[in-house]
Order: sequence, then structure tokens, then C-alpha cells
Amino acid sequence: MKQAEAEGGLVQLQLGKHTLDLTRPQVMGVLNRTPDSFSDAGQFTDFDAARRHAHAMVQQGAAIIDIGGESTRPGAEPVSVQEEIERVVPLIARLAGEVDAPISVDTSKPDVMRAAVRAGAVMINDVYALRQAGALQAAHDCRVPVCLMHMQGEPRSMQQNPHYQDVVNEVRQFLAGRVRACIAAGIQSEQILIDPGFGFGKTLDHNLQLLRQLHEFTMLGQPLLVGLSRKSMIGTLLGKVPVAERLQGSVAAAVVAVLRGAQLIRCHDVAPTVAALRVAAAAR
Ligand code: 7PM
Repeated sequence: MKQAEAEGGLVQLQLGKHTLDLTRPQVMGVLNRTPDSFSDAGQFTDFDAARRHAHAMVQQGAAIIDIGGESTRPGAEPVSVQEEIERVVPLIARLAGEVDAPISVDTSKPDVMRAAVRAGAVMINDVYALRQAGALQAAHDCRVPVCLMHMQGEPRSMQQNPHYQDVVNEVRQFLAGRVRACIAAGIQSEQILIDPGFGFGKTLDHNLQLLRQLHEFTMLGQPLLVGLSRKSMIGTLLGKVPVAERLQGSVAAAVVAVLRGAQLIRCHDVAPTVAALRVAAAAR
């Protein structure tokens, strides 16, 4: 048994035919499938641009590509199952055959999980932590690793009035409970990742407490994934700067997260994040 495993942490994550080494930080690249345009030409361009972006992220060192078809942005309206499947499944099917990296599907809907995994996705990333009706069963049936994220409320209204007595404890208790629910549903412990859900029903102060005390999540014994990339907490800390000006702050946050125990970083800007995390890992 390797040292890290003896200490209670997983050292590897099996994602289909890919084995991820969790003893060094790994990057999950974000691929958002924007709504299709009306013309066929537009659809082709959009599909092709998404494919090229996935290939570029893998070349830049992304260990996983996370594909989502529903915006979880604060205030966003939900999309139908049908619409979400049309957005993500053809892309997953195409990429699974041509990209040398595991594909994760960012969804909360059981039918999307099943369709995405059938198309070749080997991981489920769910911002609802499998709380939607039928999601636990679907994830179990898919037999792929799952990432359980904490969110207070729902995307539409979660930033209206986030409230906690003790955010770190409450998020940790929530995640511990969802891990137990997964295990009770038959999902293997080695296939469960956790994520405190930065920005999902949290104020800047809540997000900062979670980042400062991120180590408190490693004691749950599951791989820890975090997403801080381009989030509004970065924008706020830099003086309300727009998304396009959040790169350096996002990279700094990723480095802090890795030094405090995160094993996977979900981000948009893969090349600079991978470079920064190589340096951070060497100094850890
Ligand atoms: C607008 C605002 C669009 C925020 C998209 C977002 C996470 C996630 C997202 C995360 C995990 C984003 C978010 N964030 N999944 N999905 N962890 N596991 O910044 O932090 O991409 S959506």
C-alpha cells in the first residue's frame, strides 16, 4: 500500500480505461455546451468549436473534460431533459471516440446521466449531489465515479440570501450525509468525490471560510474536487472585474486549494492552471 493510501486518501481514480494519479493535482477542463443556434451551419460551427476546445484542453494537460448542457449560473432557468440530452450526448459520443481523456457529464438529471454514460461519459458531476428523484439509482446503475457538490437552495435563487451558522461544518455534514446515501444506494466508496461548491448559495465570506479551511474536507476520505475558476468571488476580490479579467485570481485560488488538500481543480483556463499546479505540487 502506498503512503497516501495508508493515510486514508485514495491515490488513484479509475475513469473508464483511464487511471488518474491523485497523488498530484489534476485538472478538469470545463466545456459548456451553449444553446444551439437556429441554422444548421450554426449548429455545425458550434459543435465543431466545442470539439476543438476539448482537444485543446487535453493538449494543455486536462485530465478530464467536463461537459454540461444546463447553465447552473445564479438566476438561470432550467432546461428540459430532451434539450439537455440534445446538447451533450452527440458531443460526448463524438469526443469519447476521438479524445484521449475521460469525459465527465455535468448534470443533475437521471435520464441525462444514463444517456451520457451510454454515449461514453465515465464520470457524473452533479451540483445537486444526486438529490433529484431517481439520480442515486441512475448513478448506481451507471457504475461510474460521481462528484457530489454542495449547494444551498437551487440555482434560480441560491444567491438571494445564503445563510449558515457555521458554513464549514454544515457543508461538511451535508457532504458526509450524501456520501452515506451513495454508499447505501450501492455506489462504491472509491467512486465518490466531494466538492464544497464554491459560489453555490454562498456569500464571499462563506466562500473564503471554505477556502481557508479546505483541509477540513480531506478528513472525509474522498477525493476533493473544487471549482473556483472565473467565479464571482474572484471578481469581487479583484474589485468587481468582469469574467475576462479573472484569470490570475483564478489560478491563485487553484494553487491555494491544492496546497490545502484539493486533488482536482475544475477550471476553464487549462494551460495556466496546469503550469501553476505543477509548481505548487513540487513545493508541497
Ligand atoms: C455561470 C456561473 C456558469 C457559474 C457556470 C457556473 C462547479 C460545477 C459549476 C463547481 C462542480 C462554473 C459554474 N461549478 N461542478 N459546475 N464544482 N463539481 O463556474 O464548482 O462553471 S457551474
